[in-house]
Amino acid sequence: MSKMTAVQYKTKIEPVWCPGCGDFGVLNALCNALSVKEVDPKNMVFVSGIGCSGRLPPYVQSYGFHTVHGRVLPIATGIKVGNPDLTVIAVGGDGDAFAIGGGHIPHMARRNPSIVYIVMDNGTYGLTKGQASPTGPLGMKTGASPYGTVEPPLNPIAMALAYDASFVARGYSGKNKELEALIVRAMNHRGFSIIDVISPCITFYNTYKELPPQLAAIPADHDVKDRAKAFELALRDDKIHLGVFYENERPAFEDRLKETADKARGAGAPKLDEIFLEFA
Ligand SMILES: Cc1ncc(C[n+]2csc(CCOP(=O)(O)OP(=O)(O)O)c2C)c(N)n1
Ligand code: SF4
Repeated sequence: MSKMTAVQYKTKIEPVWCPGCGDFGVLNALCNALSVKEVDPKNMVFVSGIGCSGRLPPYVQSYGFHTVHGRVLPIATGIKVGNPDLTVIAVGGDGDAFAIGGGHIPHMARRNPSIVYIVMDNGTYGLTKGQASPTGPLGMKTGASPYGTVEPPLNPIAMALAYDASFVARGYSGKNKELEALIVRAMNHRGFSIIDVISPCITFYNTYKELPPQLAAIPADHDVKDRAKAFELALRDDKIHLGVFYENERPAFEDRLKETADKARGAGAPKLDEIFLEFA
């Protein structure tokens, strides 16, 4: 396959996102990263949940699966296990990831399949017209919470670190080059990578003005193998840090599965006929 440009990774389908939606920035960074990695579209699957963010797969030259709300990770895992040679990229919103789908993240972390999970985190349920999501701030006023929400937000980075996900990063849709680099690094990582990408919803929760002064790059001397330090950075409330918090190579799910399957098929393994005889 000859190298494709970022533009060639985009399909002719016009995104339905509102002009100014952060998800455009994520799509651009993704296509740039695919061009850097020279991924062959026929060996790549984008899997998405439901939400504005979940509309992304048809915009990229690849196979795609627009699944159900909160179930992007089990389906992505099934695809990876079915064909470990595929590049599998899961995408969705913060509601999809941390509300209805939140129960899947710890199991992805402990299984550690080589899947990149990009959460387009806008603090709101964009598709259903702007209700507060698990990452929306305490007191957030929406049509469904006119006097403000009463639940404080969860911290996705601290949560992923607590589950021991093997690659944990945060990006911003407005910092395209940095986001591209994070996606490339996540694709190079063997194991489960989660990138929480702040991707503002200009229509229902516009944070474009307040965000930039709060953002700071993770210090260059941060040791990504130091999980305790990663926690410290994640828990800081003076700044929202961007970059790789944590990276720790350990055996991937697909490799462990293959090892076990080889063992089961190998010499000394019980033969199917013998097993059947036990029940005759
Ligand atoms: C099982 C189920 N419950 C609820 C919904 C309704 N629903 C569709 S998208 C969505 C939330 C979208 O928010 P988010 O995941 O943050 O994505 P965004 O639209 O902000 O990109 C909800 C609650 C649904 N489609 N399926
Ligand atoms: S409603 Fe919000 S999240 Fe959905 S496309 Fe518009 S700006 Fe993006």
